[in-house]
Amino acid sequence: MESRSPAEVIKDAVSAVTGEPKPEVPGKPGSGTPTVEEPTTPVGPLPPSQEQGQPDTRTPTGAETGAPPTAFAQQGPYLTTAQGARLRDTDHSLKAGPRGPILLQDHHFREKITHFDHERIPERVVHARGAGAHGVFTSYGTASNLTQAGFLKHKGKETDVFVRFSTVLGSRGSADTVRDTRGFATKFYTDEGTFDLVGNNMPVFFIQDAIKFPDIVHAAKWHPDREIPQAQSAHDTFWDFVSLHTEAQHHTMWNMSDRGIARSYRMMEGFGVHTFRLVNDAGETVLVKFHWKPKLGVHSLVWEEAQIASGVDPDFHRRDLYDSIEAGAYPEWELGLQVFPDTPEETFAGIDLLDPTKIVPEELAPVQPVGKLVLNRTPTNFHAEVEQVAFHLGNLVPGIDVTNDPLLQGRLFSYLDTQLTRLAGPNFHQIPINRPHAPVNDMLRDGFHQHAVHGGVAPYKPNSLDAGNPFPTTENAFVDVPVVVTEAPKVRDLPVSFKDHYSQVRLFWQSMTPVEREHIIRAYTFELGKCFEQAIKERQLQCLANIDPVLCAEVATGLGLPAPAPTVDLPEVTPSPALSQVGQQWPADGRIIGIVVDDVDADGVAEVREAIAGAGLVPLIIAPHGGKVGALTVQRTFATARSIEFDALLLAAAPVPAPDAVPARDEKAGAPRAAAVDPRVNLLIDECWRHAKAIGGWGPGAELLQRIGLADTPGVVTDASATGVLATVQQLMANHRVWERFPASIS
Ligand code: HDE
Repeated sequence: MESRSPAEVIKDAVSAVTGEPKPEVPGKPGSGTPTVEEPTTPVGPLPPSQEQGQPDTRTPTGAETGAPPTAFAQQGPYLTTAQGARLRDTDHSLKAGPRGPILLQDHHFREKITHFDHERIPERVVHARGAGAHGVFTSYGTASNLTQAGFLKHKGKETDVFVRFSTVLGSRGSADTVRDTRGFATKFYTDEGTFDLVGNNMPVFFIQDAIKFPDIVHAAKWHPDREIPQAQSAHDTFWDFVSLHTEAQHHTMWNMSDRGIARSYRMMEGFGVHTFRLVNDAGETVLVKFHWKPKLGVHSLVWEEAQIASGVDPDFHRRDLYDSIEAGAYPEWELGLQVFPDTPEETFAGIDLLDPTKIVPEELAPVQPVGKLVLNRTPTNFHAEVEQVAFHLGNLVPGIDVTNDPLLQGRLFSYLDTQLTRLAGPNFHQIPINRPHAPVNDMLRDGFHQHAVHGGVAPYKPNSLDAGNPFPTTENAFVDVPVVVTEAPKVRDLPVSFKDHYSQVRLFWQSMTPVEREHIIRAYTFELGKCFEQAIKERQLQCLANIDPVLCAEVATGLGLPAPAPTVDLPEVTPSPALSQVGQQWPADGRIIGIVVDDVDADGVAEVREAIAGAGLVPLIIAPHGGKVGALTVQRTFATARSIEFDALLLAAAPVPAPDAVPARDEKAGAPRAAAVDPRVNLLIDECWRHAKAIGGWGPGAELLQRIGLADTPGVVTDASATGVLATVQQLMANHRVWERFPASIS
C-alpha cells in the first residue's frame, strides 16, 4: 500500500470539506477530483440565527447583564467543539481506515455523542406534559390597601412573567386534550423577589392533606405492571381510590365536567386553590383566594373532539397557544382576589378556608380584579425555558404569606425537593429561566452546576472578614405573619369541618345547566364503563347517590347496574351560576374558521377571508388539493383537514369526490356520483354538526346544506352573500357552541 505523509492526508481532508480542488499529487493524474460528496464552501460569517438567541439577560444573581439582543447563545460562523476549537468534519468519525473501527481518540465524536446521551432530564413526576410562554403582568393598583407586594400595589406597575400550562397525569409526550386537570403555574419576576402562583384550572383538589399526594398520584397514573393507560383517569385504580377516599369526589366531579377537557389554555380559568394571607404596609392581614379570569371566557371541547384531537393533533393546546401568540392574538387573563377577613376561625360563610376541597361561591365573595396578564412571547428554546422552569410555593414576596392549609404546607416542601433530582442539584435557581429579576445576595455556595463566581471569604453570619455583609433588613423584607398557633397536642388528624365530602359536589352539580349535566353523566358513564371491577363501579355509584339521585340513576342506567339510595342527608344548596360555562357571550378573538373551497369560486372566498382576518379571527382555506385555488393559498387539503382544528365551518363549495377518494356511502348504494359530496367534506360537516359548531354556506355550499337537510336547523346559516353568512356565524361563535343542538334529557 502506498504510504502518504500526514501533510498530504490533511490537505485531502481539507479539500473534501471545503470543496477546494485537491492539490495534485505529483505523478498521479486526476487526483484533484474529489472522491467524496462535495460539501458547500463556507461563505464567511453568517447573520445571527434567531433560533440561537439567548433569552435571558440576567446574571445568576439577578443583575441585568445589559446584553444586547444580538448576544447569542452560539457565536461565530464556524462549527466548533464545546471548547471553541474549529472543526473540519462532523459527518465522519475518526477511524482506522475507511472500513476500520472508530478510534477512542476521537474527542469530537465522544463529546458529541456523550452530550447527546445526556440531553434529557427526568420529566416532572406530575404535570410532565406542558407548554409555556412569556408575558407581562400589569397591576391595576386596586390591591394597594391589602398587600405590600409592589407588583400588586402600584397602579400600572409592569412585571415580567413566565406561565407554564400542563396536564397532570400524562407523560411528557402524551396528548394535550385528555380528560384531566390542567396546571396553570405563573412565575412573577418581581423587583422584590420571584413570586410563584402554582395553580390549576380547577379551584379544588383531590386531597386535603399533602401526605396523601403519592396515593392519589399512584392511583391516577398508569397501572404499575403495564404502564397503561397513558394520561387517563378511566381505569380501575383511579376510581378505586376516589370512591374510597371520598374527599376526592369534588375534584373528580370537576374533572368529569367540561372543565376537564379545555378548548384552549387561553380559555381556562386559573385558581390558586389554597387560601393565602396578604399583609399590607400597616401590617394588617386578610385571607385571599387567587383567580385568573380569561378574557375569552371559559370554554371546553366536547368529548368526541377531545378524543379525535388526541390522535389527529396531540399538540392541540400547545399549538393553539403558540399560534395565537405568533398571530398577535395574545392570551389575556385578569388576576382577581376573593377577600376574606382574617379571623381566628379562618372560615367564611361557614366554609373552612383551609380546606382545599371547598370553594367559596363567587356570589358570596366576588372576585375583585387586581391586574392583567398578557402572554406575548413564545419560548426561544423549549428545554431551556419550559422544561427547566422550576416553580415553588415557597417563592413568596413581602406582602404575600401562606396559611396552615395542610395541602399547601406539604407543597412548601415538595417543590424544592423535586427540583434536586429533576434539575440535578441545588443551583437550579441559577438556570436562566429561574433567575430572579431582583438582586440576590445569599450565602448559598458551591454545589453542582454553580454558575456564579462568588467573591468574599465569609459566606456565613456573623462575620467580620467581609465586614459583616450581607445584612438583614426590615425595609421591605418578607414578613412571616406571626399567626398564633393554638396550644394543641401533636396529632395526625384534620378539623371536623373537613369531613363534609358531598355538599359542595352537590352545589357544583346543581349549578350546571342541563347540557352540562348531560356531559357530566356521559363522562362518568364512560370512565366507569372502562373500569373492570364491578365493586369499584358500585362504590362510585354510591358516591354519586350521595351527591344527587338523578345523576346516580342516569350513570347507573348507562352501566347497567342498580342505582343505590343515598347514605347521607342531601343538603339544600344554593347553586352558583358563576360555575356554569353556558349562557354568556365572549370575544371570539383568534378563533379559527375553516372554509371549504374548490376550483370554482375563489373570488367570494377571498372577500370572506379578508373579513375574517379583519375581525381578528383566523381563516383556514381547505381545498381538494394543495397549492393555490385562484389567488388563494390552500392551507389544508381534504386529506389533511380535520374538523377539530376550527370553531366554525363555512362552505363556499360542494366538492364532488376526487377520483381517488374513498367511496361515499350513497355511492355504494348506487346514487349517481355527481350528486355526492366528497366524503371527507361530508365528515367535516358531520363532525361540526355533532360538536355543535356554527356552519354556514353560500352558493353551492348553501345548496349542499339544503340538500342534506341541515339548512334552517340551529346554528346553520345559509345566505346568498358570503359576508352575510359570516356575520351570523360570528354571532353564533360568541356563544362558543350552538348549545341547543345537544340533546339534553336532564333538567
Ligand atoms: Fe403540585 N407538584 N403538588 N399541585 N403542581 C408539582 O413540582 C405536589 C398540587 C401543580 O408547570 C411537582 O416541579 C404535592 C396542587 C402544578 O412546572 C411536585 C402536592 C396544585 C405543577 C408537586 C401537590 C398543584 C405541579 C412536580 C400535594 C394546584 C406544575 C414537578 C400537597 C393548586 C408546575 C414540580 C410546572 C407540579 C407536588 C398538589 C399544581 C412533585 C406534594 C393542590 C401546576 O413538586
